[in-house]
Amino acid sequence: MGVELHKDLLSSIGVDVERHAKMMGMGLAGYQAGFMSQPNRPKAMAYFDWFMSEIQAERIAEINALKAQKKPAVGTFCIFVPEEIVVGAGGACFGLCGGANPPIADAETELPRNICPLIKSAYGFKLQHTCAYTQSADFIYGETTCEAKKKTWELLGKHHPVHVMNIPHMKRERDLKMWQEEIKEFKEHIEEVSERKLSLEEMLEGVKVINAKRDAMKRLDTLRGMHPDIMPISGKDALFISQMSFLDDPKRFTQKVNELCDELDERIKDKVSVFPENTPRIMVLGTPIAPPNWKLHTAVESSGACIINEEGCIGHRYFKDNVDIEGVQSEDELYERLMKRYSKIDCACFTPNTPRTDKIVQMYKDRKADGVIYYTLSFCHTYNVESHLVTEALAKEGIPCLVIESDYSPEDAGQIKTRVEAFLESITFKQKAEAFANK
Ligand code: BJ8
Repeated sequence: MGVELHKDLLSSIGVDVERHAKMMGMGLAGYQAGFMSQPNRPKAMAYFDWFMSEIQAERIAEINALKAQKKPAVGTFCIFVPEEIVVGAGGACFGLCGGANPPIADAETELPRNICPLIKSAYGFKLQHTCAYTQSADFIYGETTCEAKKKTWELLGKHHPVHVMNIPHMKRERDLKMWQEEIKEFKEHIEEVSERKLSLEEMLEGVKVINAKRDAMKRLDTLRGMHPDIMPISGKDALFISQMSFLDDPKRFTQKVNELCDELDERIKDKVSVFPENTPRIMVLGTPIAPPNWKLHTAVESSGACIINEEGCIGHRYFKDNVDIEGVQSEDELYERLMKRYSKIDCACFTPNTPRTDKIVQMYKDRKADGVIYYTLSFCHTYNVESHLVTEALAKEGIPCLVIESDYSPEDAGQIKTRVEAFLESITFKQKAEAFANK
């Protein structure tokens, strides 16, 4: 296995090799059991299976090879990071481990118990030295989105270099002006790490690479969720690809997603679906679902429904908008275009955030979905509070919705499955009643 092969490298970047190997073993076993056993998977999933086996090995070697050439390596927990600048500098921008339960107990020695599991998990990985991505990062990108995160950077900074970007909570003109300045400062920080100046052309190249990646993901999103009778790929596999979009080399990832999409195109033409006709189609909304958090998708797809998209940051919110670089002549113009693109992100940290609610209702109609699951991580106040406004809007439209709040512990898996089954039953009943009424 890859981890074994790269043991020396992992040890040299400070990974606790023994503990890391144990965690990777558990992760791979979970992936094999939950993903590779699915029937009728697209052949192109073979690449993503391979990537999973090398996720904390070969990919880490690639990132560290870049670092050896003074290319920046930036770790993040948020999609506000202007990754185009990092990629333009020839470096790697990647998501850090933060979706597993085991490190949380360690994190709670320094962090309060009642904050979201994503933050505690990521913090615990740093304390344990069991995430090779965290260990590879020149710095961790932090942002001032939620209360828990913005205070955590101060503590995390004692263990690893952190660069914090001030993300406003409103989108007034003065807020956006400040945001643009923050992007410029981020670029200057990348220059400090790389020990060289970064040109406009390089940054524009970075934008092109990431725009192409987002286009490929949009293509997959359309193929996966816009054909009411054919689901050519499972929601679980599609979620996994979204999760890997934060780790893989962007150019290779784009190529592999497009190859998969070519196969899905063929499947749709040949009417090859991984779910039977009339399988309830569920949209998932809410907080990011970081790997290996596959609890919700497993519960839904083992209960006779399929998930047709994720509205969250590991999903649609990440790839829905591109950076428009048409006619950009100067660095300041580019920062403005980046700011315009990033300020379209409808994270619940903003007030007001009404475009998100409108978008969700429209997505539901476009995808001909049958129901919605609003998923929030425990103690994520912004998404939890916002769920009230979203469910109110869904109720007005008569859209069935289930709200689930959960953490990373396996304990509530059974309870979630029971609630999902009851929800699906109510959807099926509604469909039957409608069909009867239309006779
Ligand atoms: S853009 S959603 S990735 S901040 S850490 S807010 S779950 S309490 S991750 Fe996020 Fe950026 Fe927004 Fe997206 Fe809640 Fe936890 Fe905070 Fe979280």
